[in-house]
Amino acid sequence: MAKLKKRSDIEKAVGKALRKQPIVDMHTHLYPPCFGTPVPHRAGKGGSATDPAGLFLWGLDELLTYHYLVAEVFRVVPAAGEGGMSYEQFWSLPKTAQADHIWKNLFVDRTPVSEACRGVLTSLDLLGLEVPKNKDLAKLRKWFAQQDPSKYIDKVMEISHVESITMTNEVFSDNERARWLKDPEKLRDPRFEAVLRIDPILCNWPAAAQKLNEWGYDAGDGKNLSDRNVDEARRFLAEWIDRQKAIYVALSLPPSFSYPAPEHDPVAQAGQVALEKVILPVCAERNLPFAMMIGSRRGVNPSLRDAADMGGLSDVSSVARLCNAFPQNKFFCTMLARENQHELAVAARKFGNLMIFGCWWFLNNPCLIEEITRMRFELLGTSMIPQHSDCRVLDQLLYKWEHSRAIIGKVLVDKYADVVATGWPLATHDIDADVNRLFRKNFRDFLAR
Ligand code: HDL
Ligand code: ZN
Repeated sequence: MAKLKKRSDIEKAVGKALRKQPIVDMHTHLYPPCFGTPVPHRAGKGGSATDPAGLFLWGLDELLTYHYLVAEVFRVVPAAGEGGMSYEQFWSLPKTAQADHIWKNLFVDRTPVSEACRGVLTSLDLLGLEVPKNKDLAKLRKWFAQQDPSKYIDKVMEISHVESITMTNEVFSDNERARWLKDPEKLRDPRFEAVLRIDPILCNWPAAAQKLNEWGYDAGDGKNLSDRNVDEARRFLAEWIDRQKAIYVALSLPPSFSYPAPEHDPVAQAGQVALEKVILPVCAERNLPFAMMIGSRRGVNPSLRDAADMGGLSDVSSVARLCNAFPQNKFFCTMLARENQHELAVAARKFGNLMIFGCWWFLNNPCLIEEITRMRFELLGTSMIPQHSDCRVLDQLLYKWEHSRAIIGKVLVDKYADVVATGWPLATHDIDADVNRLFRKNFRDFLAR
């Protein structure tokens, strides 16, 4: 097998490996059509009725009204003052009018250089769609309206090389829970895997306990957890893991999250009991990883709805203490602050039961993906999961993976060049094996470990 010596040969081999590598996307907010779609499709040609609360989001208007772009459009057309548009006005517009407003202000009247704007254009380009010179959206909308959603999912997965989409299934969302309780078998789609998302259990046990009581589980008064309450909460988790066939359990946490919980905070204390006596024992018993996504400061501007959140500096030592105290558990972890990334990578060097992943949310930008990925390779080699997409709209798989693949590939070439410079013999099959680890095998092996 030829050894790769020249940088140009390494670049070619990495490019080839990346182009053919199937990707398992370990964290998205995507759903298959069986969860309902608010976007009408193939009107009149056997298309099913739309479902306004449907969770399967796809197509141009959903792309343009992605919450990242909603936040950005309110920067150029402010919610108050002369020439502005209030939040209420915006949210009262039909989806296509919201999209037109975003298109005009972020794409037509100024160059779409932000990552979220550029992403829309990359997705259209990868679909072979040209933006008309007059930048009118009618023709593009017509093309999307002619797509058959399920076939379109196959098309997007084929172009993006994503072979499996991991969902985020929020059991505390009434819309989603009702769909699972109605007919879980109707929600199976082999292209998608489920993840049980349970933020309130750790972030707000009193509210979670109230819900569990309503749902028929004796979760207690929300302050203390008796042995029975613990058993009942474990039953709740186990039943939902089984109903969803969840491949891991996940939640997001605020920057203030700490383990152990602060003495003076009864809600955090109750959350800690739920973590130690309910979540981690059930995950260990089922051999499921527990994913902590830490640093989301929710609702700083509630009028922006899904775009309302920002990030903050979190405590990596709490993650280290959990990995140390629960060696029988497997932990996925990603953090939202750029400033946490180095310490989190160092923590991963200390604990084999900790798998760090992705450049989450406000880190999913080229300059930060490059910085974080370079640091992770240098500290962890290939024993990490460099990226997830966090897509909310199906078509985003196209741009999020196109952009990340290119950056991860660029860093990989540098790292290989450094290794080859020592005289190390590098062959294409080494590169293929590494790329497979990064984009699929590390995730699958960690689930199975
Ligand atoms: O909590 C999460 O899973 C985050 O990813 C949020 O959904 C966030 O709004 C998001 O979409 N980030 O990309
Ligand atoms: Zn997410």
